[in-house]
Amino acid sequence: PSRSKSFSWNSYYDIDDIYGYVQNMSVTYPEWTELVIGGESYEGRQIKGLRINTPEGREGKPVIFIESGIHAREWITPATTTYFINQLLTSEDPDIVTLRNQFDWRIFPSVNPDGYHYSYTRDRMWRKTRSKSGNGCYGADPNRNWDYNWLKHGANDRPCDYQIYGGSKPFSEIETRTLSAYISGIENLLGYIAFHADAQMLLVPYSDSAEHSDNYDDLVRIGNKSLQYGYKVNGAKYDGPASAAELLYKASGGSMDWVRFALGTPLVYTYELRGYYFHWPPQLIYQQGDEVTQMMLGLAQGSKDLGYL
Ligand code: ING
Ligand code: ZN
Repeated sequence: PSRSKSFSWNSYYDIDDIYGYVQNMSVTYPEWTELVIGGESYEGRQIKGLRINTPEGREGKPVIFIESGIHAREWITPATTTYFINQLLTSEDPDIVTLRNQFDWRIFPSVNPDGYHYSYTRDRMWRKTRSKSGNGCYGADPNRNWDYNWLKHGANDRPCDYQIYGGSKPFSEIETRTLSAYISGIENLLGYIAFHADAQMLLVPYSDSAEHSDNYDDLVRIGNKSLQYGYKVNGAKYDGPASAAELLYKASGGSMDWVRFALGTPLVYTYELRGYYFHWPPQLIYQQGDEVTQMMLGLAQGSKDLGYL
């Protein structure tokens, strides 16, 4: 992999370059950041992330975790996430500086690196992991493999299903198993944000039931603030916030419900970014990036307004 070509946000990069960028940032900003390993993949890659925890008030800041790229073909999500990292580290906008210092960030641009590489080099529409099933098919849907109501709705037990095979058991995939262990070890986890594409929605738990969780109304209020902030950038209207089960479809075994209900993390969201059949023009990555940056500012503001900070 060539490290000579510089990283930018007007093309899509393969996994080594994305992780190379993360590593580079940890070297460029040693006082603020640290390279963190969230887990490992079937093909033996480390799931690399960047922790951003600036010295001011360093101990005990609330943690926000960003999960991106769990689905291989949703290329805009790793690109937007590295864009957001760049904003947090380099922007001189006082609001973004505050955002940088306010939280202990754990940001993972690609939590399914094998799948992403396969989508990048072989099969653009690949979604799953790349584990080998007994019958010669590959991969499970890593957003149907978490240990909460596993396989109850919107997933199946057929290894050759191209999209929503839930895996042979909960956490059968090394990516979800190791990442969930890493997440479990985080003290003070306030927020968990997953990025997907491309339904243009803001989703909250439950993913598989029309019932509402106990802080549903707070999640909706904070989410609305986030969408308002995002709207100002490009005038893009996202549906929601609403429960994934009610707004999109019922699907069990996603990270969102596990983090909300197995771990008890208060603020849990899935952002479905924009696009058309998982394509988004590379020259316009910055539009999604700026939109998401504002959405994160709105989320922080809403959390503060409602007393979560
Ligand atoms: N959407 C998500 C999916 O995994 C989702 C929607 C979110 C389902 C959270 C369950 C839990 O199907 C995409 N685009 O993948
Ligand atoms: Zn997805």
